Amino acid sequence: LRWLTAGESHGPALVAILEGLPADVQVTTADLAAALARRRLGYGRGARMKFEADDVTFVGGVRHGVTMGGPVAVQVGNTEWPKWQQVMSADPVDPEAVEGMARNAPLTRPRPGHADLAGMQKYGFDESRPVLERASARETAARVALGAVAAAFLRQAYDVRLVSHTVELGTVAVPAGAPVPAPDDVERLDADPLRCIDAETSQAMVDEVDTARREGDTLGGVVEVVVHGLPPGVGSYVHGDRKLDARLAGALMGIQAIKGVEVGDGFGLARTRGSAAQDEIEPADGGGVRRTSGRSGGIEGGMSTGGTLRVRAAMKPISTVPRSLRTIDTATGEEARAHHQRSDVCAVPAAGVVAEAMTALVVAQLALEKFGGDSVTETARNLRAYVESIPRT
Ligand code: EPS
Repeated sequence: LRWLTAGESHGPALVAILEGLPADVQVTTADLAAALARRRLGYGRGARMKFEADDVTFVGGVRHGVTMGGPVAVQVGNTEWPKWQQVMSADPVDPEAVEGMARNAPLTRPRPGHADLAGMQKYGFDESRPVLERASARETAARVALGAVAAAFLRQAYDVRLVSHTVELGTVAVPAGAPVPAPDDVERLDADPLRCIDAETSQAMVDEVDTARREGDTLGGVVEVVVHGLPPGVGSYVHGDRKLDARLAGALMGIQAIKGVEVGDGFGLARTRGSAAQDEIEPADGGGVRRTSGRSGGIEGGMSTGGTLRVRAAMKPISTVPRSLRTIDTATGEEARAHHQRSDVCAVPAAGVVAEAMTALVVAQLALEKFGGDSVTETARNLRAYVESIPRT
């Protein structure tokens, strides 16, 4: 399974392709629209989330609500496009048509923390518009659309379900020992302003966002993705680049503004003794085996253990800070203040939905490597045969 996205933040549309998905996955435009709507949720988003709609269409791979085995192609239209069609036109424009247009002014004061400056240096641009258009987290809409297809596949083929939630926002964290969300918690999490499982913590997070907004600042946080129902043996210990945790870390770090990833208790495990850092193994009621805890996050030796998978991603605060930061004007070399147009105070709840999508894609990719098959029925049968063949499961 492989995927690609293309498109700019203020271009006509984002497009995405998912190749290698079996036939007979049931998925509709409404499923994609629902996934995209979840990404727009969350307290602290900026103005653009309110007035822009995600206009999603399948352009290949799906017929009458089922995949056909060919590449699944999705287009997410930007309803903002009419305002940008000259500035972001693919074809050359008459310079007079964009003359004096504020939107077309060269962006020569790169914003610290964004891709702006290094992107200009790398690609040889004299302003940051071409960089920020592609680097923008708008692109995550395309990934969420593909993630919805991958999640439908995982559910239908293997009864694997994903949940994501916000565990930290700024200095506020869900208390230690709070329950790990179950698949049934998705609706409740989506209804919460911060997608937080604990009502009291959520209220403290709302206050944290309000304070940051008042003070002209932005916030980051930590999201967790939980995968239920994954059998043991997805991923492999035999080589670093085949490890499930390595692939997940790469995919999550590839999300805009993510600065850290941890699996299970991750960094916390480094502070404990070996005897308290493992998940002990015992016979399960009714046969098979179970782990007595979930510290490893359901991954040992780069493979799923059959337990609940947990992976976290840390998002830094949004780099476009309303009280703009120090930079230089690349046109003059002089000190300047960075560009600031508008920005979100916090996009952590949306990052949870994006992390869930990337996790769905990676898990689907490695599950297909393990179980194979060209239809949902075939890969489901392969999984069943494998599970039945494992001694003591
Ligand atoms: C983004 C900046 C904002 C966000 C955008 C991502 O856009 P603008 O600069 O046009 O206000 O709204 O996110 C989306 C449009 C989206 O759909 O998520 C950025 O710099 O990454």
